[in-house]
Amino acid sequence: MGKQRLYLATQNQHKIEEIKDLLGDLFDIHTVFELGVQIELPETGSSLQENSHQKASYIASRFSVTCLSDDSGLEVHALGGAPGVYSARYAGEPKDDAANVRKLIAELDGILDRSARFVTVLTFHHEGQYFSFEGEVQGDIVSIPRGDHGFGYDPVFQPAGYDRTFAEMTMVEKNQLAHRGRAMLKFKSFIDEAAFFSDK
Ligand code: ITT
Repeated sequence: MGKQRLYLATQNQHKIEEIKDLLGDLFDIHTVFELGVQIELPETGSSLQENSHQKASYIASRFSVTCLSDDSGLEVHALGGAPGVYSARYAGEPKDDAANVRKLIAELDGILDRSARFVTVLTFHHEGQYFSFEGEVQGDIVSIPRGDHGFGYDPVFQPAGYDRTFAEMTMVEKNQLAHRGRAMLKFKSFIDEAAFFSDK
């Protein structure tokens, strides 16, 4: 039996690369660009869960494909959980990673509590059924960005127990301990334990 085809309901190239590294052995991975989706996937909900579901159901309802979405956010304790669900547009429109990082550093200027967590909510759709999986990693926001790998807030996020930011790690290293990788472990156990595709 060949690998199950899986469409990634994300338009973020960096996520696509990470997810291919995490799931490429198990699935035949495709992107929504191949389905001709050109407009931005909707994410108008008030939680990561809602947005994640919205992106998966947008693709599922139009194309009836097996798909997986990813909605992620950075929650900073001293900022009451911000930017959270607004992580992508923290510094306004259009989405701009560098501007978001600058705003975050400015907001935390002089604040001693630098603790934060990254969260990913995955939504998997297959034949009308939806399942969600969450992963998180705790860490601190550093005051000067470091490293050239990764994307988004990676240059300022240092996972607990490490002295390097995610942007100073290789993608494989980041995937082993980060929010997305942890959510993927849950997703993979679900697929294995439920023997999800074995009767297909
Ligand atoms: P899609 O909706 O197409 O998946 P997006 O980039 O809009 O792409 P999100 O809404 O999940 O995805 O993004 C939330 C923000 O958090 C965005 O600014 C990302 O750059 C950032 N982000 C998400 N995952 C990240 C990670 O692993 N490391 C650093 N920043 C991340």
